[in-house]
Amino acid sequence: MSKIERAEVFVASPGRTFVTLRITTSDGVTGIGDATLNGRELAVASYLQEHLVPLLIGKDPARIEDMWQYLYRGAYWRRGPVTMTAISAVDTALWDIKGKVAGLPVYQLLGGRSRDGVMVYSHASGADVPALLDDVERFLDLGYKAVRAQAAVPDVGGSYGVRKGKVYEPAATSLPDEQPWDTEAYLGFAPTYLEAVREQFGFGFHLLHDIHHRLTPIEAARFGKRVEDCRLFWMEDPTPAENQESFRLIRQHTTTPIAVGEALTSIWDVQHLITEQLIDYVRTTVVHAGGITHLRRIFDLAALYQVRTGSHGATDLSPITLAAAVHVDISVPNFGIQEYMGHADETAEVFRSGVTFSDGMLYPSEEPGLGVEYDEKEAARFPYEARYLPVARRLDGSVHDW
Ligand code: GCO
Ligand code: MG
Repeated sequence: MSKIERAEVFVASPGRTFVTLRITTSDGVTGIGDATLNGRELAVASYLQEHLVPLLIGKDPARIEDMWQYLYRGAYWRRGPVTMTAISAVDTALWDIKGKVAGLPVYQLLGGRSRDGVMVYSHASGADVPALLDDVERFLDLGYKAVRAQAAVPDVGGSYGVRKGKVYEPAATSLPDEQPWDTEAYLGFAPTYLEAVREQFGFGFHLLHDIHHRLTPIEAARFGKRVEDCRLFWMEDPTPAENQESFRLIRQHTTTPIAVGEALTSIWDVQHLITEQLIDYVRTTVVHAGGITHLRRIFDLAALYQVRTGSHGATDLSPITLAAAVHVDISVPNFGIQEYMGHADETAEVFRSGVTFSDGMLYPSEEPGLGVEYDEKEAARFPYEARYLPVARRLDGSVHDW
């Protein structure tokens, strides 16, 4: 029997910080998994290094499900983003190994293709409406079939989702940047730019918008109702999801579809959202929701309730997660859309991925496993740098959801 011989944890900042787990078997097969939790990277690295690596050594790498149960049930202190991200990394690395041992790309192990390619959306943004419109045009010219639109709220300055450099990177400071937030200003302004996008470019592509947890349920209901004529593909994270029941109120008022789940880490965190049909798209990911094994379980539950998938794919999810996501997306019957923001050039020097983009779609690598190589030597050129996500404050100084 092949055994897990070595498990190594790498922390590097090529363009931004990524935590990567590499597992090596006694047969010399390696598998990699993403363990990046934006702004809390070292907590996961330590969880892996101190608490999981010692448990992995000597175990059978082929027993993926058993390993998942062992790390989840066997921890006693269950769930939470740190634990689930660490479990995800192990699970993803074991799927990579299984694919290599079988000589098959991971999507073949998941049942093969359900579709030819994976439709993605990217992020258009602007400091003002004309800049946003230019950016939307740029993505449509690149062949995207779906575009997310975000613009800075005039005179407030703290809007979520506005890109400054080439790649959108909110975790940019060594301590959290404090950004202002004004709900009324946002509610008055955001619908007008979504309308401007539809007026200028029509309805021949999917338009998305991320509210990023900023509204109360009744405010979100008002927003969704107001933008119905824009026929959004979705409004994302309209309100924080700790209270799953609160989405019922939004639902009762608007037909604008709802997407939730990038910050949720288990099937239990989305159980009522799905079974009560309170959302249309579930955004859980390979890296934060327990790896390929657990994500498939979430997506299968979602399929029973006509909820489709729309996995998170921001820059802080490494190319390993993107590759794993594409293997899952191409195989599940209820795929909806995949977020695809791309990565900095330095990131691509460290992670060599076989995922390809063409005409608004992503395609998986046909290499055995996930089809991503982690270059440890290149990574050593980019030592870890601490970076935090911003914190939002209302105009009266009180803390708001960022
Ligand atoms: C998105 C997300 C991200 C998150 C980021 C946090 O929809 O892409 O909201 O941009 O803010 O991943 O780490
Ligand atoms: Mg989001």
